[in-house]
Amino acid sequence: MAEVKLLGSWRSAFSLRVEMALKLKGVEYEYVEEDLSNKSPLLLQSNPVHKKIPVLLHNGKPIPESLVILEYIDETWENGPPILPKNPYDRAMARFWAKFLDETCFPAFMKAYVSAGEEQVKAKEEVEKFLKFLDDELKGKKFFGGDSIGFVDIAGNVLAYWFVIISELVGIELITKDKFPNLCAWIEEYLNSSFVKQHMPDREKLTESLRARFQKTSTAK
Ligand code: GS8
Repeated sequence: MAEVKLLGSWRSAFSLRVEMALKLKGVEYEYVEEDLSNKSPLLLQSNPVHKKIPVLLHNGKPIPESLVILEYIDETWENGPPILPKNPYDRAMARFWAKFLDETCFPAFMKAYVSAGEEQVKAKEEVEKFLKFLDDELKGKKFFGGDSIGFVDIAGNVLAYWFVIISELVGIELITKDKFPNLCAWIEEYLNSSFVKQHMPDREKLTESLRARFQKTSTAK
């Protein structure tokens, strides 16, 4: 078995987090594309709790959960730029914002995407309340990590790319320049950075794959 193996999916923002971290650190790895409708025995035995990608296997030992994997990569491979800040307070706050993205923002966005009418108006307000915190956090900064891309930026790829595409598909305006100028400037800076640009999945291909998923959601209602 290769020393470092990633079980992932090309369309997953979570799996891309791990690829970006490995690339940032210059770690050689074998990438295995998982068919999520027919999960491999290796995935099922590597992440028996959630049965989800991404999973990183290092010398055969599995590590699940993208944010946990990012920290593992940062601690294991010291070459390349640090992913988490060195200062304990800044490290703690980077973890806080990444957790906020996954546990608070992500479900709020999903609710706004799948709801309708009055419920959607409320869900949109909720999303905007959360985005305001992120916008304030970015005030005077190029990236969440300061001058260079770090933990929260990598975690934020879902916001910068996936949510922008899904919002267009659903026809709902969530991350607007007038309300969230810092966040929009970050998205532009992030997506245009040469490192990020080369790793984002093809926009059209991703849009098509998300279209199928979100159309299914709306017909199921
Ligand atoms: C989320 C991973 C996830 O949702 C993380 O790694 O950060 N908290 C986890 N993985 C999805 C694909 S991305 O939408 C997945 O594996 N889904 C398969 C399933 O739910 O059966």
